[in-house]
Amino acid sequence: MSRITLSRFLIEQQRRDGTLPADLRLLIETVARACKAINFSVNKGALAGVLGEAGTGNVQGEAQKKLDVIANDVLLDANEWGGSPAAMASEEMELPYHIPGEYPKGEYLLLFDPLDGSSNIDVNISVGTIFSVLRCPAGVSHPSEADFLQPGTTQVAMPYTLYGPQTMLVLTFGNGVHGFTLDREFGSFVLTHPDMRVPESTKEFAINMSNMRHWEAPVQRYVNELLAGTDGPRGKDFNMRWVASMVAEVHRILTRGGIFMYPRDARDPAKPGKLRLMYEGNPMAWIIEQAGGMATNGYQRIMEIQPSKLHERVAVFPGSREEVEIVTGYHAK
Ligand code: AHM
Ligand code: MG
Repeated sequence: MSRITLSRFLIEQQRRDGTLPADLRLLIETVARACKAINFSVNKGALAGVLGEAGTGNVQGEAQKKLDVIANDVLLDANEWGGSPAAMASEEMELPYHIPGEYPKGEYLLLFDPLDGSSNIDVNISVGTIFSVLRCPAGVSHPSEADFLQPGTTQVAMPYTLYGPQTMLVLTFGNGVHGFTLDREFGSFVLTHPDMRVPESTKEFAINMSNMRHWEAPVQRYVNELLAGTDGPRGKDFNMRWVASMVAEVHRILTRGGIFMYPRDARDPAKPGKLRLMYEGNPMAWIIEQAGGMATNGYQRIMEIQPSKLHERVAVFPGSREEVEIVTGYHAK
C-alpha cells in the first residue's frame, strides 16, 4: 500500500465522518509546515548560529534561548495569515497574539509551547513543540485572555512535534493517537505509528529525583515504594529515565508505557507545579488519555481543571493507568 502522508490522513479523516472540519485540517497542515521550519533550525544548530541564549526573558522570568524565540516567531508567521486561528497564545508571550487586521480570523484559538525542553538545545538532546487547539467562543471577534481559559476537555486537536533522532508529529482529534515520521528527502510527515496505545502497567518512571526532599508526602511515599523494588510493596523492580524534555518523556510513554511526574514543589508553595496547564498539562493529558492512559494533578483529572490564568502552572502525573491510579490514590489519603 502507498504511504499515508499527514495531508492524506487528514483529508481522509475529513471525508470519513465529518469530525474534522476543513479549517481545522488547514490549521494542522499549517502547524506541521511550521514545525518543519523549526526542525530545520534545530537540526542546523551551531551551523546556523542558533544555539545559546537570546538575552531576553519570558513572562515567567525564564531566560529565553535563541531557538525559543525563533520557534515562536515561525509559529506566529505561519499561522497569522492562514485564516484558521482567531488568536494565538504562547508560553513565550505574556498576552494573547491578535491576528493582524489585514488577515481573516478563524474559529480556533491556537496555544503552543514553541520549544519545550529548551534547556536541552545546547547539549543536542531532543526538544519538541506542543500545541493545544480550542474553539473561540461564539460571537467573539477579538478574543481576550478570558476566552482562552477553557478546561482541557474542550480541546479539539493537539499535535506535538518531537525533534529527536527522528522528527515525529503525533496528534489526536479525540479518536485515537497517530504518529507520523518526517521523511527528510520528501519533506513530508508519513504515518508510521497508527493507533498508539499506552500499556496499562509499566516498570518505568520519570521524575527529577534531585527535588525529592521538596515533594509532598504522597509523592515521596509513591517514589520510595518504586525504589524499594522486589522487596517493597510493589514487588517489582522499576527503571528510571529523565530527559528533561516533556515531549520526549510523553513520547516514550506512548511507545512503551511509564509514568511521568512533575509534582508541586515546597520551595515555592504558591506555585501548583512547574509545568504550564494550557501549553503542557492539558494537551499532553489529552493525548495520554486518548492512548488509554490517565493524567491527573495528583488530586483530579488535569483536563477538568478550570484555568484561572493563561500561564497557570500545574502538577502533572500522566502515564500508564495502573501507576497514575496508585499515586493519585495516595494524594486522596
Ligand atoms: P520549558 O518549556 O521551559 O522547556 O520547561 C519545561 C521542561 C519540561 O519539558 C521538562 O519536563 C521540565 O521542564 C524539566 O525540568 P527540570 O529542569 O526541572 O528537570
Ligand atoms: Mg515547555
